[in-house]
Amino acid sequence: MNAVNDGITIALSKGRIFEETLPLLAAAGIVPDENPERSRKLIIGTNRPDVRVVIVRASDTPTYVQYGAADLGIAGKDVLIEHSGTGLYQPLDLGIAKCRMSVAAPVGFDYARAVKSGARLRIATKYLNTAREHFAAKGVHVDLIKLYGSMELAPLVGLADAIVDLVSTGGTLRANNLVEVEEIMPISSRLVVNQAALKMKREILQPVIDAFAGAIG
Ligand code: PRT
Ligand code: MG
Repeated sequence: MNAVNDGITIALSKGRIFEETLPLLAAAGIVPDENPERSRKLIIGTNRPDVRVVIVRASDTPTYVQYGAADLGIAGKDVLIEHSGTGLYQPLDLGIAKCRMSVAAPVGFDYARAVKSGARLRIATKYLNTAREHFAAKGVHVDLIKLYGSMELAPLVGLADAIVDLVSTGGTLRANNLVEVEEIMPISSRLVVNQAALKMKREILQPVIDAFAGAIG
């Protein structure tokens, strides 16, 4: 690719999103040159001269696409709910990187009773918007404590009564003597597209979007 605008740039995070996106890319005839797990490169070429992949932090994907630094990207619903930006077209739920957003509390904490009693709950989470909306809809008063990771620790050391976090196998909760007390919503990853790019580069973008749609059935 000679200049940035000659082709398209796809923003992906390494780990599960990258791995689960590979079959979708393959359906669009795109094969990345390297696996970011084994390379420190942040810009990865593909078998197609007009397509490159950039490796970003999962929570940064919507930002790259919003500003057009990437034309499309794949981001979890959890990340998209927390992202406040506009200019993102979300044409497809890809059904990948599935998990659920849940409330979890220490074994023995009577969450249902605490909610019923009207007590103010301290909730630690990375997902402030999601947690705020969830508890507001239930009419539960909460103090939200923003954390950036290892939420599971917070109730164990008295920082919070409960957490709002993603759960997949439940193994992390079990290992820390926590239980899921409420599911907030199922989570999967979506395709996000820069709206201006979709107009300017439709000839390249639309077939990729169509191939993704076909591959998810
Ligand atoms: O890891 P990093 O801090 O860089 O960023 P990230 O955690 O946002 O990224 P990444 O790559 O771990 O996750 C990318 C996306 O995958 C998320 O935005 C979700 O949409 C989705 N996803 C699917 C998950 C999980 N499953 C998941 N299990 N994201 C995180 N987890 C974590 C969860 O937070 C908890 O700590 O895994 C732990 C629970 O897993 P189990 O299997 O023990 O229940
Ligand atoms: Mg992670």
